[in-house]
Amino acid sequence: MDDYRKIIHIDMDAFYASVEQRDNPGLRGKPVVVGSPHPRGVVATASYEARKFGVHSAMSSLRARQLCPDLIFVPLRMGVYKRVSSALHSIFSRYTDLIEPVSMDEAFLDVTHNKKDMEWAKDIALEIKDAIRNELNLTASAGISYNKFLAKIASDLRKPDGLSVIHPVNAKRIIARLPVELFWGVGKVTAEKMHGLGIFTGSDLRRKGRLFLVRHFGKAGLLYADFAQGIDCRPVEPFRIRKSVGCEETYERDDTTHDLLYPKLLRLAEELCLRIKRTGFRGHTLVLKIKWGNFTQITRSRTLDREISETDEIMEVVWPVFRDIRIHETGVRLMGLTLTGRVYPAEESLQLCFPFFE
Ligand code: DCP
Ligand code: MG
Repeated sequence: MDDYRKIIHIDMDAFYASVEQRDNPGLRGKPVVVGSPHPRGVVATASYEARKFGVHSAMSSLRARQLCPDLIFVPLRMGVYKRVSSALHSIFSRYTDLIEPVSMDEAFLDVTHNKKDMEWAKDIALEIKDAIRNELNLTASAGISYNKFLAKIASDLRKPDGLSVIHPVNAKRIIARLPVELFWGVGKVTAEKMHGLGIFTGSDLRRKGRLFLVRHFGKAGLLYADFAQGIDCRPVEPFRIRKSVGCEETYERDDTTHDLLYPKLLRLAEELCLRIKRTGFRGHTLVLKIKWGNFTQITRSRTLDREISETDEIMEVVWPVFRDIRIHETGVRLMGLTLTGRVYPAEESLQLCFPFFE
């Protein structure tokens, strides 16, 4: 892989559930989910023992219990997961500073030039897996390849506790068989659209060609065409720029009147305000999401010519929007508020403008 980048993707196995099984031996070897047992709760993740019953992330707790009556529910301990996540990060940083965290349990590492001058990315991945096992008592799966897209595919090939390499000479063969759902950026809706066009795998994507893909998927079509050829030039980016901050809540009762929902919306605005302060995020677009009792959802957004940060400012924008929405007869199951439309800090815009004034 001499002229290629060396990218490792690390993804912890059944992360929250494994941490719980590690800290409570009574849970080991048992079907465990992390999440609320309340029938309206959702599963954050399931241990591999629970997955055998078909239980998985984002499933309702009610359904999970139906699939596996002996399922053990454990509450979330975010503080503990965050501590494990930062310990993980310090293991990675023994090898490189080019670490792009994707989530608490997942990161890309560019080890093309690494701190230990190691030749083989596979050796680095093995050392990292060993350190995770010995120091954190947990397991991770690692994928190695010459770009992010393929490294992530590789880490999923042999989960749990896996290690896979996708070498450039094998890339096209592996991509050809890959279902489109596994391509970066292809969500449920895009996958369905692709299926409608007769595209199910990487080889179908390749066969359709660039022009066809751009015609049907716009700019994203170019990316899919590249991925289908094993090309992904995206760098490993150590600093992620936050694009939004938001919160949402699922309710015990599906209320059907604006009056009953007002206090819920207010609580959400207060929570968003807290998160804006905590993250320091600055934005001027508010997005309201409503999921009805029948699980369909709508979103409404408003962009202002100023930043929004206080609860009353949020309510001033959101309440009139909300009041105009006709509430579905099945009631409101969930509401979410997100602030997006990032406003750049004054120094950054100054830097951007500066050359023009010289
Ligand atoms: N998570 C969540 N809600 C989801 C998906 C995930 O709260 N809908 C949380 C719980 C997971 C963690 O994020 O433990 C990491 O997500 P992964 O998708 O990596 O899933 P796991 O690590 O649990 O399992 P896997 O072994 O498949 O990576
Ligand atoms: Mg994981």
